[in-house]
Amino acid sequence: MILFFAENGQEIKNGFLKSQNKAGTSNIYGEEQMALDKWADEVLINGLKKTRLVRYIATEEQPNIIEIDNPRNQFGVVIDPLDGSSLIDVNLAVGTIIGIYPGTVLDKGENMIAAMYILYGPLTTLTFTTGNGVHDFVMGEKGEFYLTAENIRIPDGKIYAPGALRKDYLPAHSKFIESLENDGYKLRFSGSFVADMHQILHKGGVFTYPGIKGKEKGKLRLLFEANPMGRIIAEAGGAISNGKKDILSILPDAIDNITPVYAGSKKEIGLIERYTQELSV
Ligand code: AFP
Repeated sequence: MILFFAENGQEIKNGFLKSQNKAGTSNIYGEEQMALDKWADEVLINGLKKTRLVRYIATEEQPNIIEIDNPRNQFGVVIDPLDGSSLIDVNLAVGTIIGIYPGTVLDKGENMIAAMYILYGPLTTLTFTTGNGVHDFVMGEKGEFYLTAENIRIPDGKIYAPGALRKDYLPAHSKFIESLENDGYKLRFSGSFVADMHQILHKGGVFTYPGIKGKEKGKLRLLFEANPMGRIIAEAGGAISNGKKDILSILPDAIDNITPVYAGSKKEIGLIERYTQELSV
């Protein structure tokens, strides 16, 4: 969508070139915003306002849900305009995450009708689902997209992407990580959920940003990160959990809800849920 509204690939490159600095403002999570966070947010919101394609817009950078005047449809859209902000100044891969609901955005992830993410790496790729498989595209020179992989299924694999500090792990999570390490999983954590999940989707394994001591609810945003990515990974034959249950079954009560996240192959998701149950009785 950012590609659609930014008109062509060159405009995105220019956006990246011109918006490397800090914006001097904070978002609703108290995090410092980068100029690029704000630029991407503006491109997407302005594009949606102009086309009136949806009724509701909620983004990670906005304090409230935006309602469009005279919408042509009733859709609600959730957006993380620029995921992986801490990597902007070191030129590592970042992304955009989007989910589309039939109406209100305060809905369960399982009711999402479409989800997608865009990964700005050496290539710009787009991965999406409308509930009919997960498909990958790559952007060409003029902003056009070419299908590169159809009906992607998450394979068995031994990659783990563990967020947070080991000293803050809770017991079930410690046991989970120890078990993966004993089983020979390779560590791959970049600081961009989109980049890490794209690797897990294609190579198998698990991404986790757990609840930790003092922050039992975790860090990742339920609406803007966990749900759209969860919708994609579940459609590809994987699963997403908060360590206890399927995240997609949770009804949000506010746009800034956060959640512990385990996303990847069903095998690893089953394992953490088993450890959580064993260690909480
Ligand atoms: P934003 O860049 O959208 O704020 O999100 C970054 C993120 O939520 C997710 O993409 C990463 O997995 C995670 O934060 C990294 O967090 P740490 O910097 O604490 O490792």
